[in-house]
Amino acid sequence: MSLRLYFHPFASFCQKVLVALYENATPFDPRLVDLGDEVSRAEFKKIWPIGKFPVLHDDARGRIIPESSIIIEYLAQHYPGKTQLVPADAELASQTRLRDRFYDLYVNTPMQKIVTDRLRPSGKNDPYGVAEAKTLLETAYGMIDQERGTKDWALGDTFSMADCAAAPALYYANLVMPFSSAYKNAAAYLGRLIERPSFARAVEEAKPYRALFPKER
Ligand SMILES: N[C@@H](CCC(=O)N[C@@H](CS)C(=O)NCC(=O)O)C(=O)O
Repeated sequence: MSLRLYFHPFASFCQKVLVALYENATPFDPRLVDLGDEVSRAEFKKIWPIGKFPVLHDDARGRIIPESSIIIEYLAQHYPGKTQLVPADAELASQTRLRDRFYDLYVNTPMQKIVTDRLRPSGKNDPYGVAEAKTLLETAYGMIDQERGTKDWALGDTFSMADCAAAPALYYANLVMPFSSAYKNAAAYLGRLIERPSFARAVEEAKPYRALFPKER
């Protein structure tokens, strides 16, 4: 098997790549990284010193690929399948990347800011940064709700990399700042994502790690 994925099943950016792999039943060797364990973290940092996952290793091409979007682009190019993760049409591909960026930067990242603030040592919290993250999320929710009124998936009719990005981002964002009652279209979209077998599988596999999710203090 040529692909090896360094990841954690509970991590949102890792789930984004898992969805892409599961969509096309792409075989890979799963390597679970425990960043809370010194040895596991040190081993992983030898591969990618930045220390953030997911990271894909492709033995066939001798390539190490970090960054969830770059990994999915790589899979689309070298390991294509029935789900076209990035459309061939240049304009549609650009729309896909825009939405992928949107979900990463304006949903996943502020969601992580809120979650990781809960893990900070007492007295080291960043309430101003968390408030900024919540404002950003609220803006993003409104935009998603408006757009999702007319489309099933991020691009329209077809599932793409943008939906891989949206699924874990919206799933976890809904846990930290629920949007179901105020943003019906966004909630319906999240419902469709949860029912998609690729994401349903990622959610199921993350279940044993739910206790890791920090509660609000
Ligand atoms: N831009 C990166 C973000 C990756 C990222 O933030 N991963 C999180 C897990 S979801 C992580 O590694 N967190 C551990 C840390 O920051 O120490 C990507 O798209 O892959």
